[in-house]
Amino acid sequence: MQPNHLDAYWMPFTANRQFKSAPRLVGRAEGMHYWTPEGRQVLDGVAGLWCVNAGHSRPRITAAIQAQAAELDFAPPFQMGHPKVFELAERLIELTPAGIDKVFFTNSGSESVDTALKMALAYHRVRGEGQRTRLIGRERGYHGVNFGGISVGGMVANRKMFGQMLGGVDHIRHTHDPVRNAFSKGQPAHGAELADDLERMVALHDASTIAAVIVEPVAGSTGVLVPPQGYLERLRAICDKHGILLIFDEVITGFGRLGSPFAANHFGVVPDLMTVAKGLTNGCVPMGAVFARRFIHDAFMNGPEHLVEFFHGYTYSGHPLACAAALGTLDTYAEEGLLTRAASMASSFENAVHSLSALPNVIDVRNIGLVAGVELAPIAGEPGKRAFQVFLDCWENGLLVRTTGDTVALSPPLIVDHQHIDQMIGTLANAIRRAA
Ligand code: PXG
Repeated sequence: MQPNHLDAYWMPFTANRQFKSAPRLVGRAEGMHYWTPEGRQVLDGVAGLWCVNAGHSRPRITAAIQAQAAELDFAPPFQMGHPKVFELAERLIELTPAGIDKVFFTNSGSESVDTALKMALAYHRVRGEGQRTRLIGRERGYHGVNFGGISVGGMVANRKMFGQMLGGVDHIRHTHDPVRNAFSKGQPAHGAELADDLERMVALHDASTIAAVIVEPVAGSTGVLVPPQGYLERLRAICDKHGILLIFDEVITGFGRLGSPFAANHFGVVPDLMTVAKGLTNGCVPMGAVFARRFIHDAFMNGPEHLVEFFHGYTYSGHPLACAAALGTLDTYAEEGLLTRAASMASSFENAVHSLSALPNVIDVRNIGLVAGVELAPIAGEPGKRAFQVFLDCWENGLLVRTTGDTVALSPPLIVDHQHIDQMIGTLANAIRRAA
C-alpha cells in the first residue's frame, strides 16, 4: 500500500474518496479571498461556511485573540467567571431585539440547538408544566448534528443512519413551493398558511404536550428557503395562543446576513429563544450562544440561592479566546457597519443572481439580503451531481461556492463589493453553462 499523507484524517460531511483523489486545500486567507498552498487566489462566495461575515484575517480580531492567549488562557466556566464573558453578553443583548436579554454560551451551532431544546423542556418543568415534552421541528430544517438537532431537523440523510431519534418529536411542513413561488425575489408571496400546520400538531397532540417549535427563519442548508410573507408572524401568533415557545435557529441568519443584526430584527418577529454561532466570532474561534427572553431565565431562579439552577454547560462555555474573538468581531462589525451592510447591497446582489435565471437547467433562484440559492435541474438518476460539477468548476476557476442537493448557495462575506459580485456571477454562469 502506498503511504498517503491524506489517509489518517476522516473528513466531516465530505466525499472522502473523491476529495483525496483530487484534494482542494486552502493555505491562507485575507479579506474576500482564499489562496491555495500553491498560491492560486480563490474568491470566497460563501464566507468560509456561512461564518466569516467580516471577511478573512481581520486585524482587530487577530490582535484580540493573540493578546487574550497571552493574558488569560482558560477560566473555569462553572462557579467562576472572567471579565470578557460578561462584557460580551452585555454587548450581544444590545444587538438582539428588545425582550431578549440573557445569553448562554456554547461552542457551536449544534450545541446551541441542543442547549435551547433543553432550556425549553426544563423551563416548562420548573414552572410546573412538565408534561410539555414534545418538540416540533420542520421538514427540510437543519439544526446541526447532535441528537436533539437531528431529531428536530428534517434532512433525511442526516437522520436515517443513526437509528433512534429523540422521542416525542414531530415536524410541520416545509415552506418550499416552487410551483407557486419559483424565481421569487426576496420573501415569496405564497405560503403564510403553511404556518397553520402547527395548529394541526396542536389538534393531534394537544398544546399541553408541546414545549417548543424550532425553525430557521431562512433555511440555509436545505437550499436557501426564504419564509413566505406573513409566515413567521403567523407561527409566532400560534405559539402565543398555545403557550408554545418559539425558537429561531439563527446560526446562519445571525450577524448581518439579511441586512439586520438578526433575522428576528429583520422580520420584526421576536422568538423566545435564539441560537447563534458562526458569525459570532467571524468563524475564527469556535463559539455559539443561546439568547433567551428574561422570563425563561427567571423561571429557573426560584430555588435556594446556593444551588445550581440549570444543570447544563460546557467546559469551554465562554472560553476567553472565543470571547476575545467575539469582541473583536463585534468591534469590526460596528466600525464598518457590517450588520446592516447587506441591506444596501441586497438589491444589486438580487439583480445579479436573478440574471442567472435564463441559463440552462436553472429551475429556481431564491434570495434575501446577501444570501442566494440557485437551484439546478438534477441529472436524471444522479441527484446532486450537476451542482457538484458546478462547485468543482467554480473552484478550478477561482470561486468557492457551497452546494446542497442541486442548489448552489452564495453567501459572501458582508464586505463584498460590486466587482466581487460580478466576478462571482460570471464564474458561476460559466460553470452552469458547462454543466449543461
Ligand atoms: N443550525 C443551523 C441553522 C445551521 O446552519 C447548525 C445549526 C450547526 O452548527 P455547527 O456549528 O454545529 O456546525 C448550522 C450549521 C451547509 C452547512 O451545508 C451548514 C452548516 C454547517 C455545515 C454545512 O451549508 N450550518
